[in-house]
Amino acid sequence: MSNREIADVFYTIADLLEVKGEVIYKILAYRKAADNLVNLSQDVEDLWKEGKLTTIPGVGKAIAEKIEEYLSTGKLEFLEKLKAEVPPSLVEVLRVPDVGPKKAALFWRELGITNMTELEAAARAGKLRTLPGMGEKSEARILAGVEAVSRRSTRIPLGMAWPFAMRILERLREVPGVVAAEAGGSLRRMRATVGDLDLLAAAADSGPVMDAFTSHPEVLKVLARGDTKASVEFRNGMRAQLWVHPPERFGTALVYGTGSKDHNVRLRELALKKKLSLSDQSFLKEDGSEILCATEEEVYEILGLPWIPPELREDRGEIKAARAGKLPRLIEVGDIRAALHAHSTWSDGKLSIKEMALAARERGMRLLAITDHSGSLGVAGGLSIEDLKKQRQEIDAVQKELGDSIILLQGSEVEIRANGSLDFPPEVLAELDIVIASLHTSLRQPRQQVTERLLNAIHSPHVDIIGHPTGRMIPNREGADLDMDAVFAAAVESGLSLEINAHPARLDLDDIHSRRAVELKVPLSINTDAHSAADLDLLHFGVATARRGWVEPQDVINTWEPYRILEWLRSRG
Ligand code: DGT
Ligand code: CA
Ligand code: ZN
Repeated sequence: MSNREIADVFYTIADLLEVKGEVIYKILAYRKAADNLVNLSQDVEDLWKEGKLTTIPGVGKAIAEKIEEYLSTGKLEFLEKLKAEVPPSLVEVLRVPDVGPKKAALFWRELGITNMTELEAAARAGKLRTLPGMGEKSEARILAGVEAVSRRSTRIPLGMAWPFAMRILERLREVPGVVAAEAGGSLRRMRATVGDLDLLAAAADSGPVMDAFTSHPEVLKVLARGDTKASVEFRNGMRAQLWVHPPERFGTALVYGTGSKDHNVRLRELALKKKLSLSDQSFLKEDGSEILCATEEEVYEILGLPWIPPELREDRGEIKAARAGKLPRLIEVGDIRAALHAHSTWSDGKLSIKEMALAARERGMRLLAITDHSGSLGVAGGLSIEDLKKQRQEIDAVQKELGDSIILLQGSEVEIRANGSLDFPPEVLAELDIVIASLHTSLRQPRQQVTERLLNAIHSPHVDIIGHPTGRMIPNREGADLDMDAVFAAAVESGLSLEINAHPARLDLDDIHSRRAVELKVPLSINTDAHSAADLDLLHFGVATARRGWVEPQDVINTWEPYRILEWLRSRG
């Protein structure tokens, strides 16, 4: 059984509980466990066989037992009972941006709506506006939401696609005669989700690498196979295609296969101005002769451009910038020297403070902020004010032990409550070295309310970073319906930092918002939100998102020397 299938069971449980009106922390616990299952690199089934289910972040005894029951019997009693109480099809309705659990329950009880089709029909018939708390405007928004949701296709989260594709590529590289094997498409451009996996190999003889690809043990079926191109479907449901080109043509092939389509169109226009026709094979001259390019650099050079990093190839002004010599000097993983958002066993993390510090230090971090959850987020074992004092002692002790090899800060990921207030009073926040404020609950509040909530937190003098600002979850949850212009304006005014959460289930801020933040000079912060040592290795997803947003090292506070971060924090009070 795939991790995705198992995760879906828990997403369904969370959704049904939500419609039922269950307390929020339970819902979040299931959803979080599901997110972690989706993003896990090992097979859940293997971990189960090894008796290691509880090593999965977010999976405690109760959830481990449910996974075990599901894997061994193919069913889950708890879920069956829930389905008897709440129509499972009602869960569909929750995917509509403006429909939260309360509204879904209202529509169900008052109008008997149990799925999207019925919701759409009711909205079109003007029945929703007659319900309490509803009006013509909210009805129209819901109708627009229904349309948006039905248009969306199923895309694969980068966090699942990337490690899987890397494993496939490693195998292809081992095939004799293969000179190079690289990702292409949206995968190489590091979009948050990808439609499929595009892979490219360079080999004089395509046969062996094609064989290795189509006979890979994880291939479920071969969809097509030719001399230079094959596509397959893997057991995990992902589809991939492999293009094989001779090494001397690999440059044009890789540019073509990386896209985006719009970027390629621009490149071909530039080529035509030079009386060249650019294809995946070569540049074709008017006299019928070819210019071959083994590398991408040669392709761009012929077009009079410097090499453009794949993350920028979205036709968002990168070619103009390249021509003017004004490409950004994009941030890299190695630029990041501080982890400013991390959890320990004090809340829902897997590692002690010392273990976390060692893991961060091993990865080249010179500063680590322990930012466990605050009290009200029940799921995450949030800290009380009393706990904070004890935790400070432990942090001090670990700091002493490790010397100045890594600077430790005590922080908190403070919950922004549904009413906009923060979970700790100002005098407690003032004592902390760093404060992250995050939304985790009531994300479906109306635009104005949820925006006000965030603005409140931004204007608090003690908050330094807004964690995962929109609260989106890939691929299941839209972010809150925030007025981002207002959020950016408030951030500029307060001088705080907005996070690019590097966890592949979040990537929040996204690329577009990150770029806007840079334009407005809002300091960014790239954090893994680590709950384990392995989570620290997710940093590259956040960095890739930043790169897609044209972010340079100086735009990100995590690149600063520790003393500068400390100064910045002190200056914020
Ligand atoms: P995806 O899979 O929906 O996340 O998006 P992409 O960008 O990976 O697009 P896909 O898989 O349809 O095609 C892979 C690459 O192939 C794409 O990035 C550029 C290239 N390509 C596909 N169709 C065209 C086309 O019509 N013209 C050009 N120039 N390139 C194309
Ligand atoms: Ca693709
Ligand atoms: Zn966190």
